[in-house]
Amino acid sequence: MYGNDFGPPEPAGVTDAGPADLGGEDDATFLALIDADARVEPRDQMPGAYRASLIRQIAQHAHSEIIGMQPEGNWIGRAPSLKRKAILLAKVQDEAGHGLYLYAAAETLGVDRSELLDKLHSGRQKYSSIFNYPTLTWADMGAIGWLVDGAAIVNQVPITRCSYGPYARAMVRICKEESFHQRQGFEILHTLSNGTSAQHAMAQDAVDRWWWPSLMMFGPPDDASPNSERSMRWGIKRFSNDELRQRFVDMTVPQSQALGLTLPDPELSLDESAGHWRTGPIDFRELFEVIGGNGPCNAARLAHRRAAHERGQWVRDAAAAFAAKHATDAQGAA
Ligand code: BYC
Repeated sequence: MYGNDFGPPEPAGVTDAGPADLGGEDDATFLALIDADARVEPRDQMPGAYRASLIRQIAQHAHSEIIGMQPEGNWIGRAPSLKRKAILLAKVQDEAGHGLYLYAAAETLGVDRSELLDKLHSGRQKYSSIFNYPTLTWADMGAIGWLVDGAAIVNQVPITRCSYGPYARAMVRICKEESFHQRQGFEILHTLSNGTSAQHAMAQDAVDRWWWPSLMMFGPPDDASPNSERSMRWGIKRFSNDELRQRFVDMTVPQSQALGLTLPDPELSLDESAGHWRTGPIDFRELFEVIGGNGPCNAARLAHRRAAHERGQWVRDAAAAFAAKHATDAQGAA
């Protein structure tokens, strides 16, 4: 029944919620499926720990998308032209859409979106560290697009091949949109970098502030990443945190040269024999502080999110009332 909802009838004992989870993480049939690079679909049997790990990662990812609307939403009313405003508005709307696809993908694993939002609001689930930094100038819109969305693409393209089908498929469209986001950020910075000296300085200042936090988005180093080994065995992650971080650095250094901006790392150098750009040491204490709730904007981001959720209660009530009325009308007509 793997990878296909339209196969032969389900065996006895299978409920509407799908078959019961496999007990062992190392179930041979499941691992053979992973080794064959096939996809796991919602009603397939899977180890409980695989399901839990996917819910954890997809929920965090979804939360990152909707919290990620805040730093840029802060600049919609202050964009320097109508065109820039329209582009930024579209980008922030895309992020809401990404949240929606991802919550829907998580729901195929048997959790409810409201439960996930409760966990976000009560601090029991995380969102990306990067969105706990403030957006101080218009150039931050460029730096977020270029660096943050650039990092997101490097991290997320491999997820289009994730072993869990609904997550992999959601990522295809998300990555296409991230690509537009990255280019619009690059173009903002290119314009500023080639503008007046004050504009150039503003672009450089934004890159100086966003560079290190962008490298931290990829997570802790591999030897301090408790989830990586198992997630890679299960085909949830295809590359390790450090591999993806290195790929991002290699991609970004030449782009910074094209922009005429420097990266704030005096130790950055090309390792010619390996063909990689090497950074100086990354201060991961900052990542752990931010993940632990002590970043510059953690409290403000969560407070804003909770308030938005409360303000939206009437919409959820109206939708539920409409659905109930529709169900009653349909029953009456039958
Ligand atoms: N921030 O064992 P590890 C976007 C946590 S959206 C916060 O390596 P894993 C965008 C990690 O969760 C960007 N927490 O974990 C949106 C774990 O804690 P738990 C979001 C982090 O899962 C709008 C612990 O640290 N992208 O780009 O193997 C506008 C140990 O880590 C972070 C995704 O979510 C962090 N940076 O690897 C613009 C992509 N890093 O859960 C842009 C999908 C680590 O054990 N997610 N932690 O309590 C992933 O690829 C992986 O989950 C990660 C972490 C690479 C992030």
